[in-house]
Amino acid sequence: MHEKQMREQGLSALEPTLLKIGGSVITDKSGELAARMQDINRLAQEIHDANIKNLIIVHGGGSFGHPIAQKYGINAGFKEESQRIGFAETHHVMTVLNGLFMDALIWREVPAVSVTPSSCILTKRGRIQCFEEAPLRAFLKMGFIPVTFGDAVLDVELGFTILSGDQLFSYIATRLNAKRIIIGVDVDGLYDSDPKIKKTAKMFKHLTLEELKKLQANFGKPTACDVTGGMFGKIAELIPAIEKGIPVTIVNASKPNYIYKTLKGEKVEGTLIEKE
Ligand code: IP8
Repeated sequence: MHEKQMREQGLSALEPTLLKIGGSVITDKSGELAARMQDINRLAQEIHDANIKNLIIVHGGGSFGHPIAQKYGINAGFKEESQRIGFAETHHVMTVLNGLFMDALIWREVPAVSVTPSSCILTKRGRIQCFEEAPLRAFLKMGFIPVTFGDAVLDVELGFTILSGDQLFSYIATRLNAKRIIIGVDVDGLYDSDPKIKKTAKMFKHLTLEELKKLQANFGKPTACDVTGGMFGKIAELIPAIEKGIPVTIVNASKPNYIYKTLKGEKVEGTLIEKE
């Protein structure tokens, strides 16, 4: 749909809050298909209690999408027949994980609706090339909470690939002119090195875009199985949104009430990244 049509239908000025829940928060990345049901239920309750209008949720793949995508080399594109079932399986397990989250939300009467990336997005060499975003905007306008996720998607050059929740997240934030971005991870914020490995890792409380760009080279590669680039990939994806002036808060979603408080605009320990 063109910008003009979207303006006419009141779909352009929604300015949502975007909430990303990392795969390591809702799954155990050391296992396979290991959902952290307690955390999923707790987060659904926090989202319910915060009662935020104009919210879009994106979640990662954790031990659902990543191990299977890696086993079949889905990220690198279509090379051989045997990958076809791997693509189907990767997409399927993501819908299973999404279903667990949707169940927890809807059971609490959060009007969440699943938006499946592989059905509305095509990538070109791994980057979003077309995204039929009018339904997403229309869901928001109707008062629903769209929930989407990193997924196996079709790619116009590679055949298929993996679209990270982070690229999707940043894309939606930029296109829909998000008011703010909240990233829920399983550590307290953004560190100068992996705090799970290095006890002396330093957490940043506040960063400007310029500082973030300088630090980028220092962010470590992922430790567990992650086909889309771990913390380094996440941060790189955020830059276009921050450039647009959208503030990003990174908080520990594994700690009770951190997401609730952040959604409510209360201050919790974490990292705030702003353009200036
Ligand atoms: O966990 C990737 O999403 P991410 C999802 O946000 C798959 O990087 C299918 C591996």
